[in-house]
Amino acid sequence: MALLTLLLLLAVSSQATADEDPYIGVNIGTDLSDMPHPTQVVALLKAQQIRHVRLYNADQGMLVALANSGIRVMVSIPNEQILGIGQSNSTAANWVSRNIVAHYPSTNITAICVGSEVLTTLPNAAPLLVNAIKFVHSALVASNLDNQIKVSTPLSSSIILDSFPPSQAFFNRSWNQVLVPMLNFLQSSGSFLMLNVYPYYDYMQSNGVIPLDYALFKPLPPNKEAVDANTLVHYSNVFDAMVDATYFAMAFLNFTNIPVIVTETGWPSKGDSNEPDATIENANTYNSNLIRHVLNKTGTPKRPGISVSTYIYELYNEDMKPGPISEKNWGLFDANGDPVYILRLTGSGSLLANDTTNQTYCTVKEGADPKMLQAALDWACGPGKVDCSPLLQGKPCYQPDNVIAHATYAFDTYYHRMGKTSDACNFNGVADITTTDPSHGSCLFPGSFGRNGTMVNITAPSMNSTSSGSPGRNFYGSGSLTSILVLIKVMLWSVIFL
Ligand SMILES: *[C@@H]1O[C@H](CO)[C@@H](O)[C@H](O)[C@H]1NC(C)=O
Ligand SMILES: *[C@@H]1O[C@H](CO)[C@@H](O)[C@H](O)[C@H]1NC(C)=O
Ligand SMILES: *[C@@H]1O[C@H](CO)[C@@H](O)[C@H](O)[C@H]1NC(C)=O
Ligand SMILES: *[C@@H]1O[C@H](CO)[C@@H](O)[C@H](O)[C@H]1NC(C)=O
Ligand SMILES: *[C@@H]1O[C@H](CO)[C@@H](O)[C@H](O)[C@H]1NC(C)=O
Ligand SMILES: *[C@@H]1O[C@H](CO)[C@@H](O)[C@H](O)[C@H]1NC(C)=O
Ligand SMILES: *[C@@H]1O[C@H](CO)[C@@H](O)[C@H](O)[C@H]1NC(C)=O
Ligand SMILES: *[C@@H]1O[C@H](CO)[C@@H](O)[C@H](O)[C@H]1NC(C)=O
Ligand SMILES: *[C@@H]1O[C@H](CO)[C@@H](O)[C@H](O)[C@H]1NC(C)=O
Ligand SMILES: CC(=O)N[C@H]1CO[C@H](CO)[C@@H](O)[C@@H]1O
Repeated sequence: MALLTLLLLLAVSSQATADEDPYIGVNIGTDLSDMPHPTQVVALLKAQQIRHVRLYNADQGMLVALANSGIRVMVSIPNEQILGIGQSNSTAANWVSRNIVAHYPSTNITAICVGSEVLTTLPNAAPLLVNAIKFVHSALVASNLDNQIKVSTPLSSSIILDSFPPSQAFFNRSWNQVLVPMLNFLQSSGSFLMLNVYPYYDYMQSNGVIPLDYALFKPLPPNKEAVDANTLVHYSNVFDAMVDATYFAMAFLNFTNIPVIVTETGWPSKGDSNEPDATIENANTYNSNLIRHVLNKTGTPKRPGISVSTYIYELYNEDMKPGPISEKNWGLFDANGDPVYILRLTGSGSLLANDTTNQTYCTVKEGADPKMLQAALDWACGPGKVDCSPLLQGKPCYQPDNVIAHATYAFDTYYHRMGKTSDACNFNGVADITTTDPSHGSCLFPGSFGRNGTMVNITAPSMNSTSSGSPGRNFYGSGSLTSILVLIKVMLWSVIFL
């Protein structure tokens, strides 16, 4: 399978100010049984032109591997360290000096996420959250890095109540004692509100009230669009409605100029039998539409044209994640760096999207007769004039040394040279066209976009697996109960509008 190409705009600056180009980043969770080495991770990011990432910790191996890569990095303080850091400014200063100052600027750290959904997953740390944020910020000020590196904390969208219509949304008042000083801090330090948005869960928990198309950014007939009765604004997707609900919830507390970035969103490609909409097709649709939507600078109905840069959850499928099957299947890639699906990114305006969906290869037909294969291989490398030198001993495609692997290489090379006509992938009936990229290791097949990661030499310290792993998103708990009611209202509103 050819590689998907996430071609991203270069953000001019990490500061999420209104008029700058939005970007797409990717979250890197590490709960994999065979987590690729940091150098392999970075090779994949480069191959996919991913220029913004968020780590769930401050893994030394990753920070070293990301140095001088041109990739912008948001690092995180894991939730279990919030209490310590929120209690002691010297602990905070030590953390900053070890994990930030030691790596900046060769590793381009642009933000520090203090915890992850702390209010909803670790409420007993909530009273210290703002302290932790402020101590970390003070340490950056002391190092003169506070302009380059912003401090914030990703919030679950479930703390926003009555999120539809967005104009009536407000933060769960239980958290105002934390949120008001936090928003004050974000405003005065020029930082942004970090929001995790999961239309998948909203959709799942709505019991059919939210149309799937509305969650997936698919065009809706006008009578299905959700209309905010107060503003008469039409919402055509859950994502925009949640972002606008956040703006309104902030405005309700009198904060009107704090930008939002979405620190997590995505869609799982596989699920349990009771998660029928966790499919490859839906995951591809969601993420492809999301990327186009963000990079198109459409903004949201409340703030048209205002960029909401967004980090996709997530780079790899995390097979070690507990919970339902969907939890293990949010990734764009598997541990080998093979894409789980090929994003559909053509037609996205200024985006240099390369639609690789039609990428095809010529491979050996299953069950083909070995003698006929050998004859076809001999023909391809002889009269067929395929350059078969990569199949020689010591060359990248020598291994595995068997007729099937060698014939596949020769067939595919011939097929591409002949312009991928179906006649060119026949070889007396022992060959077949496939969409799966047969490349392996450093053996790159014609037509392949160059998966990478397997042949890289190890140069960085290894990933600290004990401290790694993305904290669980609060699956099945994160959408507020109210979102169901809210979405019933969505439908009512549309009816009223008609
Ligand atoms: C680091 O990222 C910032 C924000 O995107 C950018 O302005 C700056 O040029 C980058 N620095 C390097 C060395 O790439
Ligand atoms: C920590 O706080 C104490 C007292 O509040 C202050 O004297 C000290 O300078 C602070 N240290 C740092 C590293 O900010
Ligand atoms: C608001 O937050 C409190 C504290 O976490 C929680 O107990 C309550 O259920 C939340 N309210 C709603 C409507 O979600
Ligand atoms: C917001 O500002 C208005 C007008 O200044 C004031 O009446 C209201 O109490 C403020 N609300 C909050 C939550 O501070
Ligand atoms: C991109 O934005 C333009 C207007 O700003 C809009 O007409 C177009 O439909 C958008 N395309 C996508 C794919 O969202
Ligand atoms: C898209 O991929 C093809 C290879 O199939 C390559 O020739 C072309 O330059 C790529 N286009 C862009 C915009 O990357
Ligand atoms: C992919 O194939 C479809 C159907 O054959 C065709 O309509 C589309 O234009 C192709 N896309 C590219 C980029 O070649
Ligand atoms: C990999 O690195 C080791 C030392 O770190 C070196 O001895 C070895 O030659 C390298 N291998 C390759 C293929 O570069
Ligand atoms: C790895 O993580 C553990 C647990 O967080 C920590 O005690 C240890 O110091 C870390 N090791 C390195 C090399 O960062
Ligand atoms: C398949 C492929 O592109 N392999 C390359 C991955 O990157 C290493 C080092 O950067 C190259 O040596 C491989 O050829």
